[in-house]
Amino acid sequence: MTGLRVNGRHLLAGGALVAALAGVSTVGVAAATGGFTTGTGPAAYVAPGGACNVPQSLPGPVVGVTVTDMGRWMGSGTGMMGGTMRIVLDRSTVPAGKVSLRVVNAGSIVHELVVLPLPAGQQVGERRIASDGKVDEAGSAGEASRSCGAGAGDGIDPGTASWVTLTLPAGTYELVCNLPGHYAAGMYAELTVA
Ligand SMILES: [Cu+2]
Repeated sequence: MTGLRVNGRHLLAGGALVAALAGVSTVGVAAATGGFTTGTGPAAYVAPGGACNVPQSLPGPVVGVTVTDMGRWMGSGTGMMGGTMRIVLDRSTVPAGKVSLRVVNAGSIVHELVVLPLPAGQQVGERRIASDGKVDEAGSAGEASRSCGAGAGDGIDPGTASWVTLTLPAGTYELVCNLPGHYAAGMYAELTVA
């Protein structure tokens, strides 16, 4: 890991991306980060920081988020949009106030994480999906969508991480990936702020 960090985040991100695209060495990347978990196959791969130097200490309680997709393992004929994509949280409740989200992209394509208040009486996954395959982000509390960086960006590359610190009032939130088609494919998760 020391050697990887010396090489810098840009080289790391590129290397992880090349590895993902080539379909090889992904396990090697995971093993190098110490985040490889055994037992249930590639989907179980969770790298704590991806191939990024995530700040060791983020403000407030930290919610570990893993975004995944099965595109790499389901074959090209399955169709990525119809495949399984998920947002998995390591905790479902945090106290109100300052909270940090650390988002690792363990999938094979670009993802993002947007925090949306969940309207009363609505369940996660029930948002209306527009013709562009996205949901309305009005009222967003913030997002983590920058490869190896904090806050908003142009997406989290596979094998990398993004993070963000928000001050959230009590309530129920829906964390979504709003890349076209991803919400419909299952990229939503509920977070309760108590
Ligand atoms: Cu996504």
